[in-house]
Amino acid sequence: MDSIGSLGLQQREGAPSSPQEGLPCPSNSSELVQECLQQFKVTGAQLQQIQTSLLDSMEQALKGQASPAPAVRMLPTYVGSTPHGTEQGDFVVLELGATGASLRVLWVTLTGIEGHKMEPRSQEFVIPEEVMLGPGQQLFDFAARCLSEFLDALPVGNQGLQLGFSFSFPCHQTGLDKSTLISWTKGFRCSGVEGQDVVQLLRDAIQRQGTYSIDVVAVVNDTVGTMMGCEPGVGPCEVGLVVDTGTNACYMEEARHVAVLDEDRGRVCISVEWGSFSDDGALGPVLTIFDHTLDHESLNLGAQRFEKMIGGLYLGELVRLVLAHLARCGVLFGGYLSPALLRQGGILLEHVAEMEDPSAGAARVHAILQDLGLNPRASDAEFVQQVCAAVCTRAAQLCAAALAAVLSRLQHSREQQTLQIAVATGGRVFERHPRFLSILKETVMLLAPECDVSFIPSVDGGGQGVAMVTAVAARLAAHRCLLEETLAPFRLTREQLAAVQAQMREAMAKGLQGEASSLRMLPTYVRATPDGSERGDFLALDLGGTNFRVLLVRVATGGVQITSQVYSIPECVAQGSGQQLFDHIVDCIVDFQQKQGLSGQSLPLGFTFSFPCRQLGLDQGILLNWTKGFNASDCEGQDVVCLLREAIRRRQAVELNVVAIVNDTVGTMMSCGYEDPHCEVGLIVGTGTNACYMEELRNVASVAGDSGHMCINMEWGAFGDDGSLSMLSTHFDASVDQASINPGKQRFEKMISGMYLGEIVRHTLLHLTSLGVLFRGQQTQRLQTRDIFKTKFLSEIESDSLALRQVRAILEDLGLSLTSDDALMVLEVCQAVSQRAARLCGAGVAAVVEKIRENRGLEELTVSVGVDGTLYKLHPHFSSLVAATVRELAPRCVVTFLQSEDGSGKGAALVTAVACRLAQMTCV
Ligand code: 0WK
Ligand code: BGC
Ligand code: BGC
Repeated sequence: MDSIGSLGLQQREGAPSSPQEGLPCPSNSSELVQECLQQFKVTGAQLQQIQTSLLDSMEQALKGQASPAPAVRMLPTYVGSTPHGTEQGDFVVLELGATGASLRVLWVTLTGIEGHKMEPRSQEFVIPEEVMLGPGQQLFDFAARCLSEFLDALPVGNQGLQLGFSFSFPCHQTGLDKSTLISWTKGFRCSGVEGQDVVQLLRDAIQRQGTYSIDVVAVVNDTVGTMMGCEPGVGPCEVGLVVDTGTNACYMEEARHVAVLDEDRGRVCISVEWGSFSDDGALGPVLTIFDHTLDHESLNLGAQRFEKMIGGLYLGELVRLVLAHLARCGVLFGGYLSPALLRQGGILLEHVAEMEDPSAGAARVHAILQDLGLNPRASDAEFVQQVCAAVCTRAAQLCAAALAAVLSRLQHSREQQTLQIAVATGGRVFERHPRFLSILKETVMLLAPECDVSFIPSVDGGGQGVAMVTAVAARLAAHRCLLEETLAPFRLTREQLAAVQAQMREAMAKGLQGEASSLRMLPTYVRATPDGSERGDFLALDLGGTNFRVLLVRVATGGVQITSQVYSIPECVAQGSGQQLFDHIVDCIVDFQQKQGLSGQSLPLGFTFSFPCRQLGLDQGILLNWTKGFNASDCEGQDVVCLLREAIRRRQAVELNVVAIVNDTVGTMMSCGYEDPHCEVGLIVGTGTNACYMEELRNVASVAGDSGHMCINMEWGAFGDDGSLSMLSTHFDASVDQASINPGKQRFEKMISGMYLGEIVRHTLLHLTSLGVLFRGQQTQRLQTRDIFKTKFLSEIESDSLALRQVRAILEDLGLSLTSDDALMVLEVCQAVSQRAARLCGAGVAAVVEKIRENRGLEELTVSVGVDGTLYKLHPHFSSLVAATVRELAPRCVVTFLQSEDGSGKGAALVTAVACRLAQMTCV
């Protein structure tokens, strides 16, 4: 171990006289020695209490308890699995902090072959004291210089290097390569680092050094490196234990027990940071006056109290304080205190380890004490050995109590009575101290008898382990790049959305003028929104969404009452003959009438028919083409009202008065317009998507008249069918379109609506699996099945709470086994696809409301949009993102989105009611 100064045991500036000053000296010398040794004795009961209290603190911290703040931090490390030996490649490892005033650089080659290891090359650099206590930038620049010096000696040329950073201090990690220092320990005290991301500080220093292109891909705590580096002889090590200058442990905890993580499966490595354990109840009785003195003179008063009883940086100091006390009392060295005995850090761990080693013998102890400027008498050597043994035995026992707490936690977390576990050990206290491990083992067996623990010494201080984590991080980083590349086309910029808005405006203008346009801008013959004077009972049909509904709508003074029934439209009917489809519709109507006791009554009927129809009147609609998976024959080009009437005729003894046919967007606008007269736009984002709005009649070339309004069904699902959206289309969109029953059609709809988003996600997942980014590259039959990834999965997966659990549940149902990284990536794919859909939809609405504003030459427009559709209603973020995009692209429009409660059936009934009212007025 290095010389004292640099061991960071600096005298704290202006530290008042130490608690040890003025300690009484009892007359009897051996009594005094025994009294000092006795202070370091820890009883079994005290060790158990420490074990129990530490376990309580661990579990409080896992639950995320904030106050009182648990005594240990339990920090997630983003290492979710122990190595599976397939990692390979060359990695640079930088170790800072594990061994006090030195840092180490290693070159590690992972062969990826189980059990085949290449000896790492390494170099150690002593960190000057002023660097350990100076500005943070100086420390990281020093590290970057050491890195280059090390690499200068290696034939690395200018290849890009991947580095794993072993940073042995308490950090909040928010990713494998993002870690914020909580507080320094072990004699480090650099300014401007606590609260900072140490990976960024290192990257900046390497950048400033500018000699090698080194990518820092992972940062790990030394305990994690130790655990990950252990030779999987007896099965992977699941605990990493370090006792070097400092002490700490990590272990694999069940992810579901870690409150801060949104995970319910798998395990995550937790850095316990037990150095800060300081439960007065448990520790108070074992803290000696020497411990208080040591803490009092340390750089971090009151902190890391547990570490200051175990860590190699402190054992020598404790021995020195005891020996100095005994010398001051004249019991040792004839009362002579040499400068080394008076100087903080004068006695090193190596001194203690050697002096305590029974095989060292009195002569060796003599020699060491003489090196410390003392002139020991024969009895002194024995007393010194006893003091060393007492200090180190306590350290090992306390460490064992802490380890026993971790083992008990593992038993709890795995609900196991007995536990067989491998603990990787690292640090120079294990390497240098002859008896530390044996005392630790004995004490663990006493405190955790039901645990069968094997201790695996880490061979290279964890360098291999850090390289393993770096390899995993490098693989994940590479995957993340491929994921970003794959999802980039979905991330539309404001400029792209503004372009879509402008293109839609252009297509709207052309469509209204009857020029070639992918937007048909179909007049609906609805000229006004309801004025509340409508009255009567109406039948309504609602076909084209997820469900086919028959409704009885009673419009009365007190409001609108609706009775409805959902009927299914089997795929064979939706894709059978037109006659079959309309006969099925009439069957449902008859069934409804019977159930509602309306048989024989001929109520006015409004037909919500959610497909593109060229209307020639309120009750005349020529179906232009089917969409949304419908494909009944002999319907396209036909007046669907006639088709319905023919079906009614075929079903004798049924009287129905079909008054109006409306598109679901119109029905929705009318339905919401009944409550809010500002509602002049109808929007559907469900199985399909579309919008309608109240246009100035003067702008509708195909309908006579220059005053008043006409509701226009835009059929915006077909926007881009002229190729104007091709710059936005990804090859996943192309795959979905190719596989659809109407390739080349409804391109805008196929990027937005519920019938397609699940398929876009599925194709994207298949692509990422083929790249090996997801599911370890394992394609499954199920994921290759069309429509197996439902759009509702996106809503479930993107729900704020338990997102990753949703992903896991859904994908495991699809027969996929996935890691937490897989789950995270699937979530990001869903978010990218749904966000694009919502923003495109927002760009469309912005185009519509801006058109209305400009139509009316208004500086500012206040308008409401009636909305319906499962995707819009159920997706956790869709509606807010649409609204945000409209605010961004149409800042001069104040737009309120009204979710339609009763669907468009009510709207169809209101259109029918208006038609009946107007018809009566012309009769009188
Ligand atoms: C409910 C409306 C219906 C419309 C549907 C669209 O009443 O007219 O077609 O919303 O949403 P989807 O059911 O397709 O999700
Ligand atoms: C640090 C830990 C580290 C331990 C062993 C402690 O001071 O807080 O992060 O693992 O020392 O190096
Ligand atoms: C149809 C529209 C309908 C929309 C929402 C589209 O596929 O073409 O008429 O409004 O779906 O249901």
